[in-house]
Amino acid sequence: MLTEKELYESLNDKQKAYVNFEIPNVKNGEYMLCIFHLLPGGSLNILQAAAEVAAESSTGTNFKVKTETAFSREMNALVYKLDLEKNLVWIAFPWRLFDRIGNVQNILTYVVGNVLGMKEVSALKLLDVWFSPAMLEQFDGPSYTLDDMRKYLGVYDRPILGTIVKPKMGLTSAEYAEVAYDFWVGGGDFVKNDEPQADQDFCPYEKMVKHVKEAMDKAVKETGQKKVHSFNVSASDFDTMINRCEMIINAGFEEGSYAFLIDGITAGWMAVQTLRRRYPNVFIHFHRAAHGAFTRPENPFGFSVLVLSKFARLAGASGIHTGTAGVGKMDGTPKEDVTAADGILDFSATGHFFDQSWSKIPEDDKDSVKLVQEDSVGHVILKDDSWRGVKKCAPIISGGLNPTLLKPFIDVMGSVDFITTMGAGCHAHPKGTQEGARALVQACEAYKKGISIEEYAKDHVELKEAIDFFSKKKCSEIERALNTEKN
Ligand code: CAP
Ligand code: MG
Ligand code: MG
Ligand code: MG
Repeated sequence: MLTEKELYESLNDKQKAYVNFEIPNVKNGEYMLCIFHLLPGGSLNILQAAAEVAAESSTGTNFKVKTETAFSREMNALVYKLDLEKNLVWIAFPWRLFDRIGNVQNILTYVVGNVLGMKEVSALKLLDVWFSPAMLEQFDGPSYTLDDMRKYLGVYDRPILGTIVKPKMGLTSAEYAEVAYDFWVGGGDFVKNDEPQADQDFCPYEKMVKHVKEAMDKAVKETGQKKVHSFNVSASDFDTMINRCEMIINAGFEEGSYAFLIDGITAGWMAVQTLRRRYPNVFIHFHRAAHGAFTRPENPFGFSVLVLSKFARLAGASGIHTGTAGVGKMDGTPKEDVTAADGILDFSATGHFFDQSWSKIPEDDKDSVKLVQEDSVGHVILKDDSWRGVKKCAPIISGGLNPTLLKPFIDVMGSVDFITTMGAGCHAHPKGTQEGARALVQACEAYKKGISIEEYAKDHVELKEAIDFFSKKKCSEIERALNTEKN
């Protein structure tokens, strides 16, 4: 294997301008840092390929051009570290390259744009990203957070219990609202549209909104509990998306009782940031349908769930689906999904390769750090601490969960600070939606009391029926099918 020095000597002049193993301090605030898993294409060695990636993802192209200037060279992305054993490449991006008003779409167009299609690589996956405090300053981050939803619902020491209305599509607006009503009176907190919900002729958007409002009012009255509905506002164009938001607001929902769901990958980052900037008092719910094309481990190109989740927090999503860590139906592992959930929930977190502080105060700014520490020492809860940090983005945990899997997931997650949405896990209950909701509420009660669900089910019939249904027949069939496929 060639040494770093020999690799460097193999570079042409153009490539050398995109490599610097001697940057005094990559965390000096000038750079956004990225780490990629990279396999070279063709006859290139890893450093040649990495330099080509750094060029194409910042200022360069496949030849050194006569038009470059001293300043343009300062904007070159720089390969600054290699791990030759694991085929890992660290690249520093001068963040002045990026659109000044805090634009995630622009950054991703650089770092996972053309480069994913280059012949110079046969694998390129962005595994982790690090933002400097000065860069965090440029972005909105979340405004209305899970903490605000907790305050609205009066729910603090457990996950927010939610569902997705199923069948995924095909109900009329009245039938849709009936399912939502059943879940709410069964004790659930939160109902969401599914990711393809829009303005279908059999369930016109306006009527769906109207019926949900009636269902919510009825459920709130009957239960005395606040409820939340997350409306999918994804649309073909900007104006239609905004019209849907305004339709919901004008339907009389009180602030806090509705969230805006956006299919962030298929509708795009511009939609996510538009919603964050136009509706700072609304929970922005990032559904990540299609993320698998970039994140699945068997896909050598793309980015990790952690990277997707970090950019969602930067963009200001109040919550994003982060996966069930293998407990549910979707592909995912604790290392991947729980790292992502921790990475967006906490004020500072360890990622796959970078420790990320979400404070906008540089660590070497001792005075400000002292001021904040005194606050925390004095337990002064700052009214609005967004001046010092990027607020939390809530993990939304969905995908094949059911009441018997709530505790197993919490045990893997190590926290109850998330929203869970169980679709089939609720509506496939033998007795239907209300009982499915009751079973979920009972599973959560059992968890809080430290009692096994089997024990708790002895005098909670809906939970007993859920256990009989989900843990024996259905899952074993699916598990068997999946296992035979894998073997
Ligand atoms: C779950 C779900 C969610 C996926 C998203 C679905 O339904 O509504 O969209 O879970 O996956 O359409 O499958 P079930 P992720 O609860 O019935 O599985 O959260 O991993 O992004
Ligand atoms: Mg180009
Ligand atoms: Mg769905
Ligand atoms: Mg689910």
